Amino acid sequence: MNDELIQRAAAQIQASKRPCVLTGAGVSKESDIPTFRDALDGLWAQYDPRQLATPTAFARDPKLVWDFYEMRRARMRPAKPNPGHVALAGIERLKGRLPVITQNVDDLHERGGSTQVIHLHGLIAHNKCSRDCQGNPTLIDVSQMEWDRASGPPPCPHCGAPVRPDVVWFGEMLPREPLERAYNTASQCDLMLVIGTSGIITPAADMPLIAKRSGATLIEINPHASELTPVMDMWLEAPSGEVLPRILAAMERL
Ligand code: BV8
Repeated sequence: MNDELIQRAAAQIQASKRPCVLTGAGVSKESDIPTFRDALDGLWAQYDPRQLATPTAFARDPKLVWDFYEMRRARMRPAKPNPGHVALAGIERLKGRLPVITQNVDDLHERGGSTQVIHLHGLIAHNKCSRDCQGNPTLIDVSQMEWDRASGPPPCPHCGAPVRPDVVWFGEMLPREPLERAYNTASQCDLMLVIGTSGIITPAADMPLIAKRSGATLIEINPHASELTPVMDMWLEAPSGEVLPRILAAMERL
């Protein structure tokens, strides 16, 4: 990644008054959390995550979907924020404010030091009643529960319905409050960093378009072209864990 592009991006961010970020699975790739485009391996290689991350799949086979999430949670547990997450927090400290709209269900942005994280698709560490029997969402802490784990998800202690991960599945509405915050952030920003997303999933992929319509500068960081690359003002074609620390260092020198 040539230094001229890094310098240009740093200057644009430095000059911005209301910068924000949209991230996808790619920003956590260097924390060893596989992206959705990475083929699932081992037992799960035969599955397409998009077929498992649906209410239909859960209704048909709660144990299969629960085990899919248990496998992903086990994989995520040792994950640490990578230099990309940490550099975003550094840019937030320099700018005073840097809201991060994320599609990711891990908590690596928070653990990397970002203080304003908007989770469009929920958090994989949280569970809820699949009927939301006490209101939306009816969060359930399974860590205190005893059940036959080989049988799949535990029953909701209130109504007996199977417990499910508190994430947004395909075909499900996004949680209203984070979605509203994301729309407001995207429409009021003057610069959006778009990092590690293929730009396929809506309404997350609409955020850069909303920002652009409001006159924002769009800067993409992704080693591969995405569905959004054509609307970008700049495309830094490299991994975020390499680029973001260099942008932060360049900003600190400005
Ligand atoms: C909704 C949580 C209204 C779960 C996720 C037809 C029928 C029904 C629905 C639809 C339809 N057509 C369109 C839709 C809407 C649908 C959708 O977008 N479908 C797609 C398949 C076309 N969206 C929805 O259903 C959403 N809800 O619209 O509600 C509605 C209601 C009813 C009916 C219709 C509409 C809900 C979508 C949320 C799904 N849940 N996650 C879980 O995680 O298990 S989405 C999930 O996949 C992730 O959260 C993530 O958002 C997405 C994958 O996207 P990315 O993050 O971009 O990751 P990806 O792997 O694709 O790409 C990684 C990128 O990183 C790559 O570009 C790669 O190059 C890059 N990269 C790799 N390494 C690095 C890197 N970048 C930087 N550095 C690196 N080192």
